[in-house]
Amino acid sequence: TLDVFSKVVSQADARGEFLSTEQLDALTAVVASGSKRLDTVNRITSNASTIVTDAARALFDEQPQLIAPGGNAYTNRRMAACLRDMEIILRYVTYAALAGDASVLDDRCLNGLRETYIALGTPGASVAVGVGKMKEAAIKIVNDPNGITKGDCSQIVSELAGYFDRAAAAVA
Ligand code: PEB
Repeated sequence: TLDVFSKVVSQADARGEFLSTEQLDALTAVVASGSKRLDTVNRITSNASTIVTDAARALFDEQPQLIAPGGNAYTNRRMAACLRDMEIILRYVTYAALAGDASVLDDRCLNGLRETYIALGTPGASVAVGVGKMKEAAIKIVNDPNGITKGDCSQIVSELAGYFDRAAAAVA
């Protein structure tokens, strides 16, 4: 599990080379946008339960068979497991956003998740829809102009969107 700095170091070390100008420029950009990254993670973290529950409600509105008798989120036990799964995925997305690197998300959350859902009979495509809804909600919260110094957050938002897309693609 690596952050963007460790990753670049290990890549350079594998070749026995100094860090390249391109690598250093990319890391400089990460440092320069550090407050945006931390604000992004902070905003998602402080709104995590809203993001999860709103996304789940929207998913169940679209796919009511999930909560109908016999559905994959029917019974409180399955509903709780579903909300928990969405929360876990959101949590790892925030870790990746902080690290500037997807490896923590990949290694600790997504690796084997598709196979787990297949084994459980849980519809991965529905989980992917739920993740997409968390993505929209998270981006909206990150882009909210209220209560924050205004700036261009397109870079961090597109990076963030990429982590959600990665999670959705891993289970779809
Ligand atoms: C992954 N999810 C479930 C299980 C596991 C995970 C390992 C089986 C064990 C258990 O029930 O606790 N755990 C989860 C995860 C990590 C982890 C992401 C990463 C580190 O350790 N049901 C639906 C929706 C969807 C859903 C489509 C969006 O209808 C999820 C939520 N996951 C769901 C459900 C179960 C489950 C388990 C309902 C219970 C399955 C069952 O017992 O029928």
